[in-house]
Amino acid sequence: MGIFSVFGFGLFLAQLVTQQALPKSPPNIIVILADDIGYGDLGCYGATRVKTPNLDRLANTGLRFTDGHSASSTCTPTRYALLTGQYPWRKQGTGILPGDAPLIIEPGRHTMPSLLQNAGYETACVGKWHLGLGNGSIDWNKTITPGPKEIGFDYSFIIPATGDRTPCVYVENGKVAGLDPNDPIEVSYKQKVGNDPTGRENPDLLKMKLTQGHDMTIVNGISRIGYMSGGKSARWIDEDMADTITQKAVQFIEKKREKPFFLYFATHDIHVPRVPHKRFVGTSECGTRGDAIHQLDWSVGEVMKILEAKDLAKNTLVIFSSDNGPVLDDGYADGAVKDLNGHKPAGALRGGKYSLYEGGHRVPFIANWQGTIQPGVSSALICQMDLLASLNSLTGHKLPEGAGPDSFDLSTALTGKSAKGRTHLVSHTRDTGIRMGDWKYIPGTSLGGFKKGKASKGKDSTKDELYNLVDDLGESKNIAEENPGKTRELKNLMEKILSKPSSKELP
Ligand code: NG6
Ligand code: CA
Repeated sequence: MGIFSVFGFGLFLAQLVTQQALPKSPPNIIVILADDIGYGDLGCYGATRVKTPNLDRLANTGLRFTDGHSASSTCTPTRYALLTGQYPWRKQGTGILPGDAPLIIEPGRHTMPSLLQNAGYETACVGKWHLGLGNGSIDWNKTITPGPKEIGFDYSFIIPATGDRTPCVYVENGKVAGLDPNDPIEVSYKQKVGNDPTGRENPDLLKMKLTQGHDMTIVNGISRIGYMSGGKSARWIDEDMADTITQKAVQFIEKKREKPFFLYFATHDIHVPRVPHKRFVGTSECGTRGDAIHQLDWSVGEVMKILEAKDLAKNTLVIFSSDNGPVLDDGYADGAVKDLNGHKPAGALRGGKYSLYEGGHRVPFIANWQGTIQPGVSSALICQMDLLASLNSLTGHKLPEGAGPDSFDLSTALTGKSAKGRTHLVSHTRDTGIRMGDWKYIPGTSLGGFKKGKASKGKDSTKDELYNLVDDLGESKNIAEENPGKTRELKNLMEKILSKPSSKELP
């Protein structure tokens, strides 16, 4: 065989391999991102005090990752990274946003939805947004732009920020849904607007007491972060929120279309305020927080049901994960701490939401694609930030230059064809640590999490920390001093990644 025929045969083999990794026709894609669900919060990850039959079925008939991560330990930075494929700490202003913040993803840049649009998909975003809207001063009574549409979503029905932040209204395709023009909305994070009572002035009117912050405008008996007035007919009812957004997600899935679809379904559950619908109240063995998990499981079940009913399950890749780890008391007195009843929201992990320890960002991560992904468990290290490159690759398209600078194509790990994931991942809260192989490093200078009054106490020492996660998943024994070489290696790698515009060239 001459050199050219050897080369030609090699090329043929390579093509065969790539073709095998690709589906015959690009699948529909649904990314379900839950809020504040911890590593131990689902039955399929070991929980017994809550029942999550739908999520367990998604995991049992799909691939359950044991080392899946959000890019950060809070919401906005995680979502920024998910949609852009870029580490959030590379950009200023990607911390937890107020409800009147401007859009932090520049229109025109490559995003997960814009890449899928280019690949021929119809795209939608339903649920929690929390990435800012507009250019700085929003008139909530007019079309709000830029927003989801300008970064690649054909359809959107969003909670602008969080359930505990004003404005407490849904925005559908840039317009406040159900707004009466004679009752205009005003929103402020600086001073009180209008005459609505506030949690600070009228605590007697609250149906749920506060433990921290959240003492501004009262909407639906619950006071929020931020003030608002007007828009009475458009205000949401927290108890109906899961029903409302799940219905929008289902409607998008069942719409007749020629194209494949991409749905980013970001649930509000189980973020505060936790006020599940009455049909879930009292159903779990760990109080309101557990009931909210049951509601989340119901929402996921509705999505699975419509896929099955429309015979779409075999051609739809469903990914489920959470934007950060668990928190109990996050500002409202909903009994989450006292009702825990032995439930372990972060499983065996240390820390939770706001924390640099594993509990902050190692979260449930499930990929399900009936008939294509073999059921099983994967220990590949994977981050939600990798979905941009991985999903793009599943559509058979090449990633354009500069797209997703920190997003690795892990499509073979995601579909269970390979056990190999990332070799490194920078962990993030307000500052950073790093994971490399079995090792985890947190610099002595790091706070290790949010400190002031937050659920995560952060670090208790100012020394460098090193853990071997295979021996010590709970990060209980700092072995930095015994392993100065390894500590230095991780520190150097982290500094290198922090100093470069992309982490992709690094081994
Ligand atoms: C915090 C809020 C918390 C929650 C969080 C954002 C207080 C005291 N705490 O500042 O309740 O809203 O921000 O959560 O105000 S996240 O999941 O959207 O990141
Ligand atoms: Ca969150």
